This record gives sequence, C-alpha cells and structure tokens, in this order.
Amino acid sequence: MQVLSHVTDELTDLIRSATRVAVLSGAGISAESGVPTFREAQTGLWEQFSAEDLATSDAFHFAPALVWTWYRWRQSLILQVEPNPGHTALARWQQGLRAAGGDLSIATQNVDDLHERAGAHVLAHLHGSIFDHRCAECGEPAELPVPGYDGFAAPPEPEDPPTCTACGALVRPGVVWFGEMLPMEAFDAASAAVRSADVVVVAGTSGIVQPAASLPLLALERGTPLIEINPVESDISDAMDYCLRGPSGTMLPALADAAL
Ligand code: BJW
Ligand code: ZN
Repeated sequence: MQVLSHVTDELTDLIRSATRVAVLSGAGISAESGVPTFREAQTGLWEQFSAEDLATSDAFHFAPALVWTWYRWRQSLILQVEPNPGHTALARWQQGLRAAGGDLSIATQNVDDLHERAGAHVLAHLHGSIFDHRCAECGEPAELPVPGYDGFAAPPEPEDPPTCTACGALVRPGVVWFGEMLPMEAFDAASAAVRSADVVVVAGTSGIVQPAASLPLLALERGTPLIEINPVESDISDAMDYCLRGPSGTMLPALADAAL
C-alpha cells in the first residue's frame, strides 16, 4: 500500500488508462459542503444522541417525533448547501469517460442528492434517499412538502411524523436503518460495477458499516487497483493499493485532471 499526499506520475498513468471506473462514496465527500459526517458529534437538540442511536427502527418506534424531526432538519440542511469540488470533479470525470466510450459509476452510501446536483448520474443509493418517504407499516409512498426548518439552526422542539393516507400508520424516511436490508437492486448494481471496473475509487467513508464496506473488497478478486481518498486511515485502508491522504474536495479534482 502506498500512502500519498498528492497524485503521483504512477497514479496518473493508472488513472489515464482506466476506461471503467467505479466510485464508492461516503459521508466524507459531502463534509466540505457542510453536511456533517455520520460519526461526528451532534449538536443542538440531538447532542445527547449519536447518529447511530437515531438511525434505527427501534428509535423511530420509541421516539418517533425526535427521529422524524432529526431527518426533516437534515433534509433542510442538505437543501441549503451546495455540491463541492469533489462532487463536481466526479461529474466532470463521468461525462469525460462517457464521451470517450467508457464509464464512471457512482455507488454512494449517502442519502443526500449532492452527486446529482453536481450533474452526475448515481448508479446506486445503497442506503436510500433522505427525500423519499413511505409508510412504516404498509410501505405506501408518501409525498411531502419541503421541510420548513432552517437547516443551520436546531428546530425548537420535535414534531410528530405525518400518518399514512392508506392505513394511518406513521410515515418514515426512505433510508436504510441499522438491521434493515439494503435495496437489492442497488447493492447488485454496485457489486457488478466494482467487478467490471479497471480501477475502484473509495472516497470519504470510514469503512465501518456493512455490507457497503465490503464492496471495495470485491475488486481484490480480479486484482483491480483500489484507491482510497480520506484525510485519515479508515477501517478498509489496509486493502487499498493507494491511499490519498487528503480531502476529497482537493483529491478528486486532482484525479479527474489526471484522467482527462
Ligand atoms: C473525509 C472528509 C473529506 C471527513 N474528504 N473524506 C457484519 C459485522 C458486524 C456488523 C454487521 C455486519 N453486517 C451487518 C452488520 C450490522 C450493521 C453494521 O454494519 N454495523 C456496524 C456499525 C458494525 N449493518 C446493517 O445493519 C446494514 N444492514 C444489514 O446488514 O442487513 C442485513 C441484516 C439484516 C437484518 C439482520 C442482520 C443483517 C444496514 C446498514 C444501514 C446503514 N445506515 C446508515 C444510516 C442511513 C440513514 C441516515 O443517514 O440517517 O447509513 S448508518 C450511517 O453509516 C449511514 C452511512 O451511509 C453509513 C456509513 O457511514 P460513512 O459514509 O462511512 O460515514 P462516517 O461518518 O462513518 O465516515 C466519514 C469518513 O469521511 C471518515 O472516515 C472521515 O475521515 C472521512 N472524511 N472529511 C474525504 N473532506
Ligand atoms: Zn400505510
């Protein structure tokens, strides 16, 4: 494994020759847009809880208003921020490869829409979307207006979730909580993309949460080069061929420049 502070000539040669690139992104790629990562300490109304405590169906069952308001507030925050140079570099790289007959696929653990707003096509949202809603009991989709919170200020108090028009149960966010299955189609598409890639880029994830954290390891089956972008070592750094130690807002534009 090579730990690097910049894109070297060797890495440039590797990237330039790759026509099929698979990118696996996590919360770190949205950090420079102002979206807190999942494992950062929380503030305001939620400071006594870790995000891991709130992202479960048990938490929603026992404290629905608290969990619901956390998600509505996070939606507000995401709507108030913009994609950063990491997102736009991936969109540019994807467009460049597609124009040349290749492809760059993005599978993200993120529930935000910043890749899309940067102009990229996302192959798989492995943990769902924070902007989708469905009934917690019957699964009926629910359309809701944009939340009225200021995403930079904590809401004054928790609000109850709305109820399902079909069965009257509570409406929940369309994300994947701990203990729940990932959407099979998204996981299969991400696996296939990694298996058919010439190079795999893993950006901004701690590599803690399964089964998403095991996706990059599929690249090892064919000896496909793995590149990690993260300012610090992650749980999956040891499996990487190259670790670019820095923020994705700097490293992804450098990789895209090397590629195109
Ligand atoms: C930067 C940066 C910058 C900062 N530039 N980088 C095997 C072993 C042990 C446990 C399990 C296992 N298999 C399954 C489990 C259980 C569980 C799990 O993995 N638990 C772990 C905590 C151990 N997994 C599940 O429950 C999954 N389901 C499942 O396995 O189903 C099968 C099953 C069903 C029933 C019974 C048994 C099995 C579901 C997982 C769902 C995860 N959902 C969440 C919440 C989504 C909704 C929401 O957002 O609220 O997804 S959890 C949370 O973690 C969120 C994230 O997508 C996910 C990953 O986090 P991520 O992206 O890595 O963020 P961070 O914050 O951890 O890291 C950020 C990184 O960025 C850091 O490294 C920074 O350094 C870096 N960074 N600035 C680049 N500028
Ligand atoms: Zn229902």
